[in-house]
Amino acid sequence: MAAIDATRHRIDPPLERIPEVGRIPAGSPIEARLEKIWETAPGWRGWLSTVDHKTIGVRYLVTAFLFLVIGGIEALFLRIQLAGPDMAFLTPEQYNQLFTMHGVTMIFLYALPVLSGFSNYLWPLLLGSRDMAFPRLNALSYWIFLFAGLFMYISFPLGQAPNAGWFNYVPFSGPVYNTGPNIDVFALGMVLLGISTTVGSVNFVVTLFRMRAPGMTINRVPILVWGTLTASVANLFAIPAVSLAFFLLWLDRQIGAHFFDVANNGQPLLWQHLFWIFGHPWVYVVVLPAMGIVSDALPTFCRRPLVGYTAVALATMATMLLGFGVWVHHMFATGLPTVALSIFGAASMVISIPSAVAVFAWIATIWLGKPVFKTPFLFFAGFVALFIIGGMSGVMTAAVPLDWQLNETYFIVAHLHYVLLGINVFPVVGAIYYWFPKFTGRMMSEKLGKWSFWTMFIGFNAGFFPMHIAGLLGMPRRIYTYPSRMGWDEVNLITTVGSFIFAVGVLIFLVNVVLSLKRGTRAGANPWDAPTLEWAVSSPPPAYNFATIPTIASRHPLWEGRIEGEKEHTRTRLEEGYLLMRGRETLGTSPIDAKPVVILKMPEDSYTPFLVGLFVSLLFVGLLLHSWTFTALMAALSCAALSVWMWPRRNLGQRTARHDPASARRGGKGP
Ligand code: HEM
Ligand SMILES: [Cu+2]
Repeated sequence: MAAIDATRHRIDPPLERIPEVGRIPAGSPIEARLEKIWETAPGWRGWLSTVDHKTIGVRYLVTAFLFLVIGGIEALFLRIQLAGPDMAFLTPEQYNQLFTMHGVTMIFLYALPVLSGFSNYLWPLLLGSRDMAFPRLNALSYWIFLFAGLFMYISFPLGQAPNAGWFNYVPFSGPVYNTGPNIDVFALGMVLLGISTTVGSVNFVVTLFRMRAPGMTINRVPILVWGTLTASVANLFAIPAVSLAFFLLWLDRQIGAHFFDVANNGQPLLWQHLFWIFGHPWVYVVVLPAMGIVSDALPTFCRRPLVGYTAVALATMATMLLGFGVWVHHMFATGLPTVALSIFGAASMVISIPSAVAVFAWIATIWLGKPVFKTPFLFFAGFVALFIIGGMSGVMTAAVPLDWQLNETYFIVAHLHYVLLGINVFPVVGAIYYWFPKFTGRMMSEKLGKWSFWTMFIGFNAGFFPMHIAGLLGMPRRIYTYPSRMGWDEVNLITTVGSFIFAVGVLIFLVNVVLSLKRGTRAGANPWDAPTLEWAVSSPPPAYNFATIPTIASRHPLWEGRIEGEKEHTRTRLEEGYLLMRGRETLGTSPIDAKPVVILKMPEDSYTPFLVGLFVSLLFVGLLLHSWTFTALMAALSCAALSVWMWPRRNLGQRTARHDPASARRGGKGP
């Protein structure tokens, strides 16, 4: 009680209605009441209308994993074709479409969405809140992501999928060389997906600054939160560049605009700039939250807090800031002036410093801790090793003369897979093993877990390390076949075999997920004895997350009193706190110190996010099909659905604080 009272005196401005403070015993009728307030309707109505961040998070995860499987199958087709010289398993055009769709799927439909899934599910639990700041926007973000993914696959069955690589360079992607619908699908799909990413990012940023439990000061938030926050802010700056690029390209293709058309004084290099101003920050967007996952989960298995929390949080932000100043390293071979090459080459090397800070922090955490070799630990430790290899090959390509040799070879394909699989897929799979008990209430099998890790780790290295050598032997990327006299036969065969071993590892993991869902041993609230807040609630968590809003006093609330050198002064209150239950309510706090400021009225479930997402996506279908009446109709329906969504409602109105003289004069009553 004392802690809450102490916080209450510091409230500024005061809450108009000071909520009661108390405890809610487990199994009490009050819990049932909270459940009633927050639960989602059963059946398809709940399916289409829910705004629960946990449901949305799981949807993101499941959808992203489906795309991972689809992209993986595409990759295996590529590898069959490249297994030996002069193969004719795929035609050149099929090869082009497959590697493009593989890249697009993995980068845009798997790598970020899967991280959004974790963040959506975990953020409110990590921060001690009941939901994200904008639950309906959250639902919209998911629906548009799903529809944009389907949209980008629209033309695949017709053999007209995007075919110009994931970075889609002009002039090959322009109207002269690419006449089918392939690139229009990609261009419109990317603009659509950009909407989803933008609203999702806004939601994360506001959630961080407003939705933390009292006492969850800015220097106590988990590193995953820093990672996703940094990535979200970056998205808000990067997405406009790529949406613009794809929109201009669409205009070039549809109405003969000349943005990228050399024959009419357009600038093909403009495409590369716009794309990479987005594209390089994006590679950090798809790794920083994953690095955050490791920073938060690794300590659980080392039985000690992360070494260098502040350094890692700062390194996260430094990486992103520097990440906006290195895009030209994708364009070293375009004939830019030497000064530019030197500056961007140097900047690209400097960016490895913050990454190294994080690597040392993880190694130190393992070194100083008492590692427990459970499956998640293996994935996180494996990640550190792969990160180092991917980082080394990255610094190599930052050296301009070396890059001139390596550019467009398999060395780059090796590098990008070490980075993307190493820093995204391995932490993500480790994170599923780690949080599966929280998501489902059941543990995953350790035995299958170890098998999946070793198969994936060995298969990955066997498959992808030789790609470096293929690159050094001069094998260009994006070739659909090669003659046998080049000396590339062995490395390619090994790569194909390794890829299949890796795929088997992923399969074991998926089998483990399915089996454990039904048969896994029951997990309690905190099966790993982990330190962070999400483990304080039951597994799976109740719809309302926290019965009472907790008060946080340290970075590892569940380990308080156990850590050397840190004893009595930490006093997180988990059982006792503000009771908020007049409708869907949670607490809004101040941005830095997380002092209670306002009782937030959260919206109910609603069909409008689904409808807005559907109509906006159909609007893009209309544009693709040049059906202007249909497009206009969908625009009108989108506006109508938005109006219903936004319609002002008394019970969601924000109450002004009591110190506001105007409201006092009106004699404003408490909410
Ligand atoms: C079983 C796992 C995988 C295999 C066997 C595989 C294989 C390949 C191959 C053979 C290529 C090169 C095609 C070429 O240049 O001719 C490629 C390209 C690429 N891969 Fe993967 N990959 C896998 C997983 C991933 C994952 C998980 C990601 C990202 C998260 C990814 C991202 C990319 C990207 C961005 C490209 C470049 C596409 C382009 O050139 O436009 N891959 N992959
Ligand atoms: Cu880059």
